[in-house]
Amino acid sequence: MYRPLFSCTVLATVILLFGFTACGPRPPTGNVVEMNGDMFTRTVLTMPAGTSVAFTDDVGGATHFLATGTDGKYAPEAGAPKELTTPIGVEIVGGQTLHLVFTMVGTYHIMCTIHPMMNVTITVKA
Ligand SMILES: [Cu+2]
Repeated sequence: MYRPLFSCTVLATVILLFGFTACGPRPPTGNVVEMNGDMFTRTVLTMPAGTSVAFTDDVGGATHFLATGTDGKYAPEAGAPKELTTPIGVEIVGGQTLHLVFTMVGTYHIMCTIHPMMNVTITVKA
């Protein structure tokens, strides 16, 4: 039997819980790679194939160009999201979050072309 009042209460509760979660501190867990100025806040990430990674810089607010490779040097890696497999890389500016889906199993080295110290290795498992 359909009870609209109950449904609205459940919906409001879900929105409230989700809202509080989104506003709280966000440690670098799950499929999140945060950037802080000229550093990634994590250097490794392991996740299942077909899931996305949120690259975000809402702390340092810098501009980054992310691509495959290490120490600021581009190296194409087969199977990586196409946005990352260009020498210039994909631009992400402060406050922006970029979601990229990794569909292929493999190990991917992601770096920032203008901040050579920024390196993160993403391992995608079946
Ligand atoms: Cu950068």
